[in-house]
Amino acid sequence: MKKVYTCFCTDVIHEGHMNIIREAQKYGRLIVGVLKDTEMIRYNRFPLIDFEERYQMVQAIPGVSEVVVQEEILYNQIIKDLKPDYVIHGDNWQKGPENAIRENVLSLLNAYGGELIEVGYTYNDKVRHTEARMKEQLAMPEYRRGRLRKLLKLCPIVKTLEVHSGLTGLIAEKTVVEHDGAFDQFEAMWVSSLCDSTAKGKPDIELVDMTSRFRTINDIMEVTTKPIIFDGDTGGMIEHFVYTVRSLERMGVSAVIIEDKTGMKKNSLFGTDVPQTQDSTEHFCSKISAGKNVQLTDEFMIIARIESLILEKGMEDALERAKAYVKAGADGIMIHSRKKDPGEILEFCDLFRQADTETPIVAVPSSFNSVSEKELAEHGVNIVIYANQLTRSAFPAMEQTARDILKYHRAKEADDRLMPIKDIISLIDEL
Ligand code: SPV
Ligand code: MG
Repeated sequence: MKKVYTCFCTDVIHEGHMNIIREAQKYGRLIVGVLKDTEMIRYNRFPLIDFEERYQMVQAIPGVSEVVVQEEILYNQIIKDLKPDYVIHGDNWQKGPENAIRENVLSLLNAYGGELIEVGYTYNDKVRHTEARMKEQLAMPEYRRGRLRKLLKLCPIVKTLEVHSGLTGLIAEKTVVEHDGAFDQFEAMWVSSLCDSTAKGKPDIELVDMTSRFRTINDIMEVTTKPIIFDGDTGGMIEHFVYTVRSLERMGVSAVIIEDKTGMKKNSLFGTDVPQTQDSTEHFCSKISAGKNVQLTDEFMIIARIESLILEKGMEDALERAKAYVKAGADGIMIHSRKKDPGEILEFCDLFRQADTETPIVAVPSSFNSVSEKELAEHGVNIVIYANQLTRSAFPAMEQTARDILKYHRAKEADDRLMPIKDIISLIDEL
């Protein structure tokens, strides 16, 4: 009997999948591959149920003769192992980044005379509704909140992009690239105090109040499903911080990062060019403990950000504080630097990891931007935050457009380099 192979990266079986199975049976014995979680999150959305459950779900489908694990989204290994006579797939992979997978399959099959069967993708109201419901579930606070902790277990480093609006949220949510045979997307979003303030035309000095910051979070949450790390600045007074923790947790935010500064907070990238005061270790520890005491779930994370290197207090001070903050209950440590060279950050990570192999480390390579994710991960960093690049790319583009319209007294010159509105609105989901 001929061998037919397909790969499922879904956590619900709908009419479209059943259609593929029915079609496959006409050609031979069907083997279904279940894609590993680690690969699924790189090119698709986060699975609602984990790998074991997805495996069992596929095993239970009538018409499936065998279930195997597909380790990688590209088919090189699985085709080498199984040598199927046919690969069957929905025709929805002919456009977008997924086309690279199709090309990969075609070239592998061609090498030994295998064939690709493409089935018209079933996209009726029922399927659309099922897919919308799955997406909706991912966006719910109880699903979204704990996802950062899950990602920390699944990813070598959690790639996090700054967002400050619904539109930037959509960019973080939907941008998927295929490069050199691998797929990638951001896993999480950072609601930066700098960019949230800048979007409102305000300085980054804890001037934009929490109610307004929460509104930004809500705008983002309404159109996305990925987990959110919130920049909580200093966390404010302990008596206020506990309320912030409760609100963020209830909204479904995964983590807040608070920095050990006090008084008039200015952005860290100013360093010692402006007066900034570091909090005492004791007081900051009390703030962390107070936050941990009021949170209701085990999922929410309070991450302590150390400003010792920014304020030139030295490595020893940074390491001592890190130890104290973890003891006070911090679920992670963010270490910041404004040096161009990543040396001091990597040194901190190496020294911190000698004594603590568990606590997640967060790095924000805005100044030391030559460092790669791989290098950070090799030194023990678990979360990388690209904290302001979207804002910095949008601002010059918008300013140039304003200048050109003024200069030419019409929009044509600017328009030639602008994205058509229809491409922008294709990002926005219609209900
Ligand atoms: C932010 O993005 O607001 C941050 C990171 O706090 S930094 O601007 O580098 O201080
Ligand atoms: Mg900030």
